[in-house]
Amino acid sequence: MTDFLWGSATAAYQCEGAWHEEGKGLSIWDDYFHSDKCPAHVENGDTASDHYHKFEEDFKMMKEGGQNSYRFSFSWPRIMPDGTGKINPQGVAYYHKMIATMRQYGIEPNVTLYHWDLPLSLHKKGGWENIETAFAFAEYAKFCFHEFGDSVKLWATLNEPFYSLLCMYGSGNYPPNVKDAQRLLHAAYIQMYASALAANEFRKLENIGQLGIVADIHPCYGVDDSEACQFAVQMADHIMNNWVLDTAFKGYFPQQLLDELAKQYDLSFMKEEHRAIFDKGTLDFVGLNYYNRAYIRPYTTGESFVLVNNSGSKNSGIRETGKVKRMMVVKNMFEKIADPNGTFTEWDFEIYPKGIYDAVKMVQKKYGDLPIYITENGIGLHEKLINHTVDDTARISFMQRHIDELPKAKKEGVAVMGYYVWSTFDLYSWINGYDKRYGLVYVDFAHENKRYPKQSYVWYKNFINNWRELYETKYGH
Ligand code: BGP
Repeated sequence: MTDFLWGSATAAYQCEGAWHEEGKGLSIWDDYFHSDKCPAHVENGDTASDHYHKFEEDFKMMKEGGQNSYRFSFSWPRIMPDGTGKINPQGVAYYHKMIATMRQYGIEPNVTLYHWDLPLSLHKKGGWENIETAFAFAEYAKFCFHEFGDSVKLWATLNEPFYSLLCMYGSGNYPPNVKDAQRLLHAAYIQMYASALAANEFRKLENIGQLGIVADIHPCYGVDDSEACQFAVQMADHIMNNWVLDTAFKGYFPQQLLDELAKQYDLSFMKEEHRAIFDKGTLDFVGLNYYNRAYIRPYTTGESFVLVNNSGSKNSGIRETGKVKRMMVVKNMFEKIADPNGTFTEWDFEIYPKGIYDAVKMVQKKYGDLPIYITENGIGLHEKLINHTVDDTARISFMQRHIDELPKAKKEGVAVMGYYVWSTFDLYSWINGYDKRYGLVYVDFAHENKRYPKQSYVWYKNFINNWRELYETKYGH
């Protein structure tokens, strides 16, 4: 493996398309978008970027763009149509071909086993609220480790357990569209148990590489230093970060959080007999998806809620310029607010580059010298293709300012091993549809998904070619 991985990332549902081809089963997203549960104006990922048929063209462009690693996910229902039991040989053959092609272009695969496309059959039996889903995940993971273990050396169990479950069971904007904190906690426990079970399987194998988890990381900053605010920050950190990371790297959930949660919720789903699996289920590396920070103040009043801007317009109700607005409330614990002086994207994500430095430092402080990959970092923009390219200077500035925070952390001893831009090319942005573009490469969704490199692709290529000298001059290494 090359010493530093510079790459970009995607996820199966968001880019593959071929939603019903070659034996693939249905996922919770396929079902949602093909049912009357989904509002009529919302687009779907049926074809997405058509990566399923165009992967070779995409890898060629990655190679020409200087990238040496690709983070992507396997579609669980493409490999196991019902989530357990029967294997789909065409799906397996597809991923073998894709990985072999990637390697031909000198690109190191970094595979995430679950990036939110839960098989529909499992969802019908309770999904992440049913412990059987954890066992099914371990079965699927074990199959993949055996089948692809020779060609894949970097594996992650889950993508963003916190954010995805928050959307599924908190804000209710992702299927199954539930707003219920009790159910959210239960699902969040089962997902972490699933990850630990998969890790237990992984440990039975030899020479199979490394297994990690990809977490959305939210460095938490208090509005002041008061005792009440320190408590709020601690609780926010536990919920947004430590629930996943302590469990994955220390072997169990943070006790202080469990004590607080027990005052409001029924935690009887946490079983003593699972402890040994968690204990033995710790992981080798962490993937951090960094988009923004969490600005925290003490809880004031009202029930728990979370707001997400899926509209694509500024001031869509989440934020009001110059005013403090609550974006997330966890009753009796904390409130996440929008900094009235912050800079925000069109979708109300705060732009805060220093947070990526604070995030990797925080991970090192809590978990020691763990290898860290920045597995996603990027900005969603409204964009137009002009003269076969896109002048995305806002993305270049975003990437440059975030990447620039990393060499300092590296010099201070943090084991940052790689960086992946979200995303390799334009793809489907969940319920934001196709208007929110993240790619280094423009995809013309209306015209056979033709690809056009953006200015950021060219910038990234030049940066990768020169980064050693650049940082040697700047940071002396
Ligand atoms: C992360 C997900 C990705 C991707 C990205 C951008 O949370 O892992 O799948 O979608 O965020 O988010 P969005 O598309 O909602 O803007």
